[in-house]
Amino acid sequence: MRKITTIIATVLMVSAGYAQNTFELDWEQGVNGASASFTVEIGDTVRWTWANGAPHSVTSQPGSAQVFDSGVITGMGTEYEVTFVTDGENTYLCEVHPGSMFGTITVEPELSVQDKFERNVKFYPNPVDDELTIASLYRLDAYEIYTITGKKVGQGAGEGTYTHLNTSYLESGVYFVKVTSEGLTATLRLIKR
Ligand SMILES: [Cu+2]
Repeated sequence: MRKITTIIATVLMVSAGYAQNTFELDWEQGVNGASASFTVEIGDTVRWTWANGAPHSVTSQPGSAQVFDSGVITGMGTEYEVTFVTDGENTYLCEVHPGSMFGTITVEPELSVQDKFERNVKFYPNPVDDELTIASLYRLDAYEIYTITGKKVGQGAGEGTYTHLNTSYLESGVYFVKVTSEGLTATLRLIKR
């Protein structure tokens, strides 16, 4: 009976337009702040993947809306995931590298797909010098770079959660970077130093 109830609940959620996602994050030293902080919806899952051979943990901090702890694990490719079931802020860090691996997962009761996409596209550094990183919870299909007068000066394919762009050829100034993922679009303002 419980299984049937679960299936019915799932069908209802799908038909009501909810779209639960699993989001993937590379987890290693230097992943902190904006690159480790995202806004998700209740029911979404975040999966951290150990991106180097150092020991790491994913550990929620006191005051976090949800308690989770992977424990310290060593092994490139190790995966740890959390499905968020309550709204609120979840601050977390790696207990081995608390100064360079930390972030916040913000969980909202409900988010439209467009909101979820837009709020989880980040790019850094900004202002940028020679290389720009775009972090996106939705895997990017493509990006385009425009001047403020609308002239396209760059484009390329997305590389997944993290897309790296060469920006060394751009002249100093303001640009707009348009990113797309399965029909969703967001535009970001970029300053080239
Ligand atoms: Cu670590």
